[in-house]
Amino acid sequence: MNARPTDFAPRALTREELEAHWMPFSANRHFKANPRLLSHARGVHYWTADGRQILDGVAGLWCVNAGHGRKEISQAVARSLEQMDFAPPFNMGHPQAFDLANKVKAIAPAGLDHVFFVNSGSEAVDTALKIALQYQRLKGEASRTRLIGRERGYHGVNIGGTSVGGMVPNRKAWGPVMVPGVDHLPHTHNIAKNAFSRGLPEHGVELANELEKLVALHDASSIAAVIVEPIAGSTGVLVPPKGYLQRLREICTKHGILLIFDEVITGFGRTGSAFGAQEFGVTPDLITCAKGLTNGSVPMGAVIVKKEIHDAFMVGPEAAVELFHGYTYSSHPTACAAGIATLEIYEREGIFERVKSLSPYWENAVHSLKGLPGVIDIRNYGLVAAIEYEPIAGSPGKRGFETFLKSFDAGILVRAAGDITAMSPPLIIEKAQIDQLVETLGKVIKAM
Ligand code: PXG
Ligand code: PLP
Repeated sequence: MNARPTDFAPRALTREELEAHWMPFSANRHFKANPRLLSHARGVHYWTADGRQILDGVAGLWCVNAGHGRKEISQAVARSLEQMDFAPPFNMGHPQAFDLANKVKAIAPAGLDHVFFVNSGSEAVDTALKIALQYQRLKGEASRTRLIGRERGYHGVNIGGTSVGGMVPNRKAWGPVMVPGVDHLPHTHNIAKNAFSRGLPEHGVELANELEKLVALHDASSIAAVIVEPIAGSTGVLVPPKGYLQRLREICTKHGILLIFDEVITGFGRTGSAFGAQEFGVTPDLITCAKGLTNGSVPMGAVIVKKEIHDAFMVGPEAAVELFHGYTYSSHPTACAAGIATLEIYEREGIFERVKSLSPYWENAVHSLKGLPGVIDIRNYGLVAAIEYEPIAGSPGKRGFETFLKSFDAGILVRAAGDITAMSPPLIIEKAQIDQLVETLGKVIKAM
């Protein structure tokens, strides 16, 4: 299990060698002064370049759902790459793209049966917003141009997704280029009422009614779509209050507003169903997904669309392009091969059902941290959880970041979201490994 490829042999890098790569969403100077270099990965573990084994508590970055080093995927990718490195996606095709679309359709909520491929979650979001806007025009409702996101939402980093997103540092430098006519619903996080909830919190369904207020303010005829994550991931695992998503769906349906679920994190089994939509019993009009689609192995995302929406585009001359949108690497054959192999693993190994049966154990394990110093909330759903800390006075985020650093030193990889530790392990994690993850985090919290 520990074998590593010799051609990417681990080695330390000098400060100078570290310089050229401007790292994404990172404290570059801090990292380059204290590099944390990973060298290889198998199952639920990473190994560092200096040979330490790290238990992966976040499935890489919420994406390696079937665990690391899956031979079925790497072999499919290698075969596909040998056979055909690239195929132009515009007015040309290759069988793998259609095979993967059918596989995605087969696990998507009933009625969402057309799949548009992209290369990331961010691209999926901007694509979904563009589809929503053009759909409203095609229906003769061109005045519906407003988009509604939610505070503390994360929808990637492209201009559309940044605009509907609700994370302040991700937006503030780009105010002038944010899409006009965007509003935000209030977020649903309420520690005063819902602290230490197990699964869906009791309080907060009424926050969905804020959408009615926006409709009253702007008129339904101006609103194209609402986009939310079923469980907000990046801002620290905000589980939807009971009935909240249902209520959003009702209001959208009543007013002809499209509902987009951004399932980049909740897709592919994280909640115990293929998508959060099925888990929570609410069917959106479009789903954006990425990450687990290829088990994180090759970049890929997708927008899954209701038949009515797709069909509304299939008008005009047959030889004309219907949607003026797409990427050079949309439905890239290498990514399609990875996606097909990944979805076959999920099905063959019953990964989504596994999450359902393991989640009560996970819930008990993470809630065992209640009562540790500084812990003000613990929340969970499926195989995802968050521990929230009282911030250090005057230094918001410091406690979360230091918990992440000390956890890594202690042999576990977790994710810091402000003063919150988020965990979302590979869905193949065993009970003993859950114990190790939670016990190690508990020791780190006690020592903070
Ligand atoms: N939507 C959601 C709901 C996401 O979680 C994206 C869109 C963007 O996907 P790409 O593939 O463009 O990164 C995401 C991605 C974190 C973190 O801090 C989470 C994500 C990305 C980066 C950091 O947990 N999720
Ligand atoms: N910029 C230029 C100059 C291009 O020619 C293209 C694609 O042909 C792009 C950007 C978009 O690249 P991609 O399709 O990989 O998103």
